[in-house]
Amino acid sequence: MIQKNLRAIILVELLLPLALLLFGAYHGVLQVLYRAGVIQDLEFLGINYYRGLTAHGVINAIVLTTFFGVAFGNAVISQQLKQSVSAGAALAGAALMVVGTLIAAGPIFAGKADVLYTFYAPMRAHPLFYIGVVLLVVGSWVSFWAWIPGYLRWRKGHPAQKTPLGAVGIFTAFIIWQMCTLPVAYEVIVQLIPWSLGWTSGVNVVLSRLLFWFFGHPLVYFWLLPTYVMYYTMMPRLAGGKLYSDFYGRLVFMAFIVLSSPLGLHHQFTEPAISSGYKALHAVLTFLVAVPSLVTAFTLAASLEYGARQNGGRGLFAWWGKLPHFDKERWLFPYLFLGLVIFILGGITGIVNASYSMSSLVHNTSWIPAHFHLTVAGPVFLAILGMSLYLSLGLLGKKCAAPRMAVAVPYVWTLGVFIFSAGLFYGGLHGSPRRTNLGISFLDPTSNLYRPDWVIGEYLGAAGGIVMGLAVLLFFYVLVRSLASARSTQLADSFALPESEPYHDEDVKAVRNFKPWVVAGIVAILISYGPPLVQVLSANYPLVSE
Ligand code: HAS
Repeated sequence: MIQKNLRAIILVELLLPLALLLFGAYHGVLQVLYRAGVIQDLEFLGINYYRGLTAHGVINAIVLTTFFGVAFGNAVISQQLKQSVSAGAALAGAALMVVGTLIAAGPIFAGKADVLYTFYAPMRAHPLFYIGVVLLVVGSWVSFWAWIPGYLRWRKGHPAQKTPLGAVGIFTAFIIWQMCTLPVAYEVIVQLIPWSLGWTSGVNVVLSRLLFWFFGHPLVYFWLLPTYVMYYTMMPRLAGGKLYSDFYGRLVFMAFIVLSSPLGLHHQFTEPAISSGYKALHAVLTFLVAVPSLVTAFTLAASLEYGARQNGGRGLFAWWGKLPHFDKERWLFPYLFLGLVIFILGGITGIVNASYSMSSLVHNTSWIPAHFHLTVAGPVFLAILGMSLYLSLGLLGKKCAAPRMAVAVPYVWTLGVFIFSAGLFYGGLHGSPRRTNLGISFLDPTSNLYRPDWVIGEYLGAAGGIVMGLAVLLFFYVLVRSLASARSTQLADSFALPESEPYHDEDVKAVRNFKPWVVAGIVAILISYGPPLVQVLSANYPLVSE
């Protein structure tokens, strides 16, 4: 059972970012309309292109994901480790995150932080933007620390038991988050805030990019791992079966601790300041980080097959039909299953990006947003939507008021995101740039920059984006109708997250303890990032201000 004194905190952590998501998603739809030339202007309803794009990225990729990771972590840890979370620390963490978000929102909406979600220097934001981001991240650290004493107590009290797999997954996500946010905290606190306050004359932009991308790739696994917790510990049960192998679940989580950080240079293959040898090392490590996800694909397919066969599934492929794809009682299932389907393409395109030569073809083109809408806006976003609905209704003791519509949402989203990405992949392969208001340049037939070969890709992107916008509206219809329905204290008191039993419950010592994996992760980081950092620091780059 989820701790009672955490319920209000979890609800705020779920519902506040969902409210902001309405605005974030609206700017997603505007993006595709600008890019397709439907809006041919610098701004729409008083909000300019880059302000809208900043709000879209910051709300959807930073605020929603961080709040959700903490909320879901509070729920999983308190249920699986028997009510052991420090409510005071959880409240302090949530308060810091809320204050940080509100502080950062001010400059974004006032037009003083048009720096996109990557906030590269020398684009400069108002100091409050950076301060708000710092508070949001520190709040998430405090929320993580709130789990540690209870976990250590639980370990002491249950020396013979394995830590429940869901808790292992959540701890993995936050160990990665703790490691990867330290360099970006340095970037923001030591480089960007003093510069934006006018205390320093500029920023070593090469160093700031290195620090940002040290954070930027592990960040994606911080987004992904709560989703993997749902895949491993809940989806097999929803499918009517068991998790095929407990060991492989643990191995995958531990492997991410080692592999998710030492490879951020694959975002900087075009960075002249770093030697190609280290870029090659990061490329190899990037191929390696795909392995835990490939293992996940096989383990989950086996788990789904087992569940489907329990439901009467037969044959080599026909058993897929016995999964609860359209079951309105198990409406959470398609949010997870369709995420997996989308991730097949998201993963393949990630592997394309990982190679030095292929990345040169697609870097900074619309291929990149196509890739990441099949990852963070695919499995991650669908899992966030489904679980936010499931958790908030469960904690409030309410039932889903429109279960058929709840089932439809992930299908509509999947259709939209496939059309959208097809358009952006096509455009990217023809050189269409990302982060560009194409309607006033390359998609404007009256401009001498006009690129007729980009039109089809951007039109497809717009069609897909509109369908994705429709899915979000349908989701809010389900959420609001359900939140307005009658409440039952009995339902709230008996609510718990689903937990899958393992089919093979192997007990392998090597995956029982976080410590050796964390040490291996730190060694890998020192090897892969130490020399590039020395290269950048010893080059003495001049400080840049504009
Ligand atoms: Fe990525 C750029 C490489 C995964 C997000 N990535 C980005 C950016 C974002 C992002 C946001 O190497 C842009 C950042 C920016 O603003 O510039 N990415 C990878 C690789 C992986 C990968 C190798 N990315 C993710 C995930 C993300 C994410 C996950 C978010 C959550 N990515 C890159 C690279 C770049 C990049 C370069 C920089 C490119 C550039 O030039 O700028 C891997 O982790 C992917 C491994 C995944 C798999 C898929 C496994 C499949 C599964 C599904 C099984 C399905 C089943 C159901 C069982 C190998 C688990 C079956 C059903 C049936 C019906 C059959």
